[in-house]
Amino acid sequence: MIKFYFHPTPNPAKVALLLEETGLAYEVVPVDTSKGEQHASGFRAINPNGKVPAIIDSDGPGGKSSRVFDSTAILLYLAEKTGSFLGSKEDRPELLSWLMFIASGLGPFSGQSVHFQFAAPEEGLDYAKNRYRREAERHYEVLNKHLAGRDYIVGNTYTIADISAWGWLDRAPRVLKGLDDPLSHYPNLKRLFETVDARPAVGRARAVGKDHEFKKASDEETKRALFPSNYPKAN
Ligand SMILES: N[C@@H](CCC(=O)N[C@@H](CS)C(=O)NCC(=O)O)C(=O)O
Repeated sequence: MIKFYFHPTPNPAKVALLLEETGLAYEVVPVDTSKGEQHASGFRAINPNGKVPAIIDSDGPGGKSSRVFDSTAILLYLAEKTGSFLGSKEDRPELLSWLMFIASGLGPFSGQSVHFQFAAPEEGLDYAKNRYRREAERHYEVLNKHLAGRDYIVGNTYTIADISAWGWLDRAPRVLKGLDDPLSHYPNLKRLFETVDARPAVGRARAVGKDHEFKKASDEETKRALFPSNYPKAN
């Protein structure tokens, strides 16, 4: 059995989709990051970085319980565990390259683009807003160009690279705030997103956590929970 530490945000969404694609048995453990539950010592023992997603696999290597944190590590771990969605062996260099491109580029720049356009205070942030939005757009362009004439990111098959991209492309309206149909500016990305989004597992992945009431308000408690480094350290 896998315990899946979840909040309805892009990085956990990728893992929800892979879990649904593989059919592995799992139990959702809600972590309400707006309430600061990611900082509880019990959760920090699972992910010392205090972020979701994380999993505990009671049937890890050697039959022992293992924790895995960080969405890309979890995608690789579960894909290897089940021998699925990894593409061909010959394409492994491509798979690793695109997975890391999403993990270290497209994802984080999208996240910062959302942060500066939606969460940061308004005053004096033009440089940061511009920088992160333009970098998010640049990463979209790189992937859009790569996808010309291809159905999927790696080889001719659906892999965890597509699953990883889906998690963030789903947030394109926030990353590129103000555009009606942001992916229409990146037709190959739009096609990939729609292909993945039409998979039956996506409906089930989108339903994950719906039975839990996550905090929606963004008040002072939320800001301190999500952006603790903006505040002086408590002694
Ligand atoms: N590199 C990490 C990033 C994880 C991450 O930023 N998770 C967000 C949700 S998408 C989170 O936990 N935010 C709450 C916080 O930062 O306190 C991954 O890919 O899993």
